[in-house]
Amino acid sequence: MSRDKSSRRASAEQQTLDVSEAQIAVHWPEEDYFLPPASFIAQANLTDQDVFARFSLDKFPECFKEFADLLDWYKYWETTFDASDPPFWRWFVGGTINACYNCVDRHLTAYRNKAAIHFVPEPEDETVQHVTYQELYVRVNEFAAMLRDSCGLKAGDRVTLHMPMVAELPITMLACARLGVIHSQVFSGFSGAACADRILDSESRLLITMDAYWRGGKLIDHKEKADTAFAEAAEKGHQAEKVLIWQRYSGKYSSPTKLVEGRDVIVNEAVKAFRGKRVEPVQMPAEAPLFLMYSSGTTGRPKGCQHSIGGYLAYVAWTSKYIQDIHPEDVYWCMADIGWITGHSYIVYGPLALAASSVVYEGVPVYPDAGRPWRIAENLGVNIFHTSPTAIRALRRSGPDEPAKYNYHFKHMTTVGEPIEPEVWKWYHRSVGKGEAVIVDTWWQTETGGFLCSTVPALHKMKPGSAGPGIPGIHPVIYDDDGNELARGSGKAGNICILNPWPGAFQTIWKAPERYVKTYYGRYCRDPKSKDWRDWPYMAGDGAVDAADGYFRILGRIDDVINVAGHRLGTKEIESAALLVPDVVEAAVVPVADEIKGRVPELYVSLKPGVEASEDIAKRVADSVVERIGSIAKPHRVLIVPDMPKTRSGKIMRRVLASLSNHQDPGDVSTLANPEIVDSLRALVK
Ligand code: 6R9
Repeated sequence: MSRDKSSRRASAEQQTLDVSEAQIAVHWPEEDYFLPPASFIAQANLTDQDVFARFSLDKFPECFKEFADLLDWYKYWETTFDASDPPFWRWFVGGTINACYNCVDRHLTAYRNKAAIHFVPEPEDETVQHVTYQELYVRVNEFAAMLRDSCGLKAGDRVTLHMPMVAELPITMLACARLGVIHSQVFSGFSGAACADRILDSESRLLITMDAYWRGGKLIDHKEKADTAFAEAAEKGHQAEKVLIWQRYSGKYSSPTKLVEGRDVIVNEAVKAFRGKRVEPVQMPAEAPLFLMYSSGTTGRPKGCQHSIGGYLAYVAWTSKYIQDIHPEDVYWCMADIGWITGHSYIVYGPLALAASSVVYEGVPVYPDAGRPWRIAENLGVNIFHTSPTAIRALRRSGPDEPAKYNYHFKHMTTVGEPIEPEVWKWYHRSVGKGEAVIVDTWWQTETGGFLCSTVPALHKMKPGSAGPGIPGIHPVIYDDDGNELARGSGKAGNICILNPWPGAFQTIWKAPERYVKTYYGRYCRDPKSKDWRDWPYMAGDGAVDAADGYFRILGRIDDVINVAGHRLGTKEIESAALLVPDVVEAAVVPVADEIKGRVPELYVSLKPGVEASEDIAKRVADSVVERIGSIAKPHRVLIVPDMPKTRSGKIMRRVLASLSNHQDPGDVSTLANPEIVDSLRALVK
């Protein structure tokens, strides 16, 4: 079906978009937009046009009560928002709550026998585990009892988790939350050394890990990293008390790395002593920390972003319900790793707070083949799907026709993590979503807890390549480098900031409050003495354009904007143009120093399997960039490469490419998923 036809039909079928069109005050160039399917709108959680008025800036902060009212509180809060110590905002002050209770116990009456977690092992001959809410309740309680009674953990203690994607990971997080213990989950792909830094910084009492896990056909020894992590942290000044090890196969230790007597504890054995035990959830102040999530900044040291219990949980519950459109009967699959913020907010806490069934899968999207995600979707009846542009590009590259072979139906899909090229968005919409699903492009960060910009799925049109307006309650603004606010809808690039605080925002950087203030509020704070939140816009560190329709298009991190002869070019704009050339599957642009123009873009592209690199393709790529953006953006060179250097989470490491292009040392590349690529790229760049 052509896009034009489908848009026309959908607009005839429903009129509910009128008010939101007014809200974003535009004249829509019809061909740039897609409409949510009428079938989606008919069942959506949020179809009420008044939502924008309810969350206008003059309703701040009381509008956020609606978020917290999705939760069960032991004691209702007295003060919705406390700004007495800017920018250390406090939400729902005086309230007491437990995150585990809200994600587990309160669902038992209505949903006891419903799956909370579907765990899909990588080996396809292994049985999928369906963990019901009742089972989750039992397992979380038993493990919480062990943490409390055998390890002596109490509210406020920190614990580092270095766990792969298994059902035991949410079980561990929830057991910590039940006790008020602060968890800090480190992405399993990170090295033992990276884990050590996080144990040290958080002064964790325990390290909780797993013996092994499957990835790309290999059973990886994971316990080995725990030994490095423990030893390095101890060497640098913090010795954890114990290492708790879950078994990938209960009853069998699947690692060649020896256990350390007196330090290592096999959880599957030790927890047996707590069979049938129940632990009362600890009634925590809303403002107590729920977890730390370390994120990399511009400097080397990772930042421990500290998230609260009440504000965070309220924020992810509301956004899961209204932006992800999760109903309790939905089977929801977010393909991210729980080791990233997306997994915390939108695999564990948001969906479980709403009593959904959330899929946890082991492995990588394209192994053993690019049909795996669609088999999982078909087998489990997944109807909400959530992933990143990188995964979408990989699936499009290795199996563009795979989705059509499987009988699944998504009502809703999300893209998150990087800007998505319109070409890739359209494949996602047409091939993965089969034209039946609404798509939200959600822009946010580790620091922000949950979504900042996105369309409201039943109320806004979708625009490929743009995240959308601020979600209800979020008021973004664009500043230039001198701190001047750009006019709304100016179409000019600048630094995107959020005018108002919101409950999901992180509270501080663990043990580095000055760095928190400086990094996020230093640049645009109007008066450091002011107690008025209006003087403290939050700086996200991303470049963005506010288009005439009020949709924000994220250009990437501020340092990803290439300034060519005084013109700001978004790396993503150039890359999107390159991707229009049919044989190109991935593109990454980096700035190269140039005597005349300051910087010029150099473009790396990889091609579809089987396509030979040629001068002709390189020329077509350069022509496409010039055609889509103008000669100002013309790449200095187009380099056709066998693969891109990537992080373990799949993001292209443009920093490495930029160093190579500028004949600088790329530094430590050992944490890349494919460090071996760097040498062959260096040879190509010469
Ligand atoms: C959630 C997450 C945050 C950075 C952020 C921005 C980029 C995230 C995006 C997006 C364009 C989107 N980003 N979502 N860019 N469109 N929909 O990814 O958190 O890992 O902290 O990364 O990712 O640059 O500043 P995190």
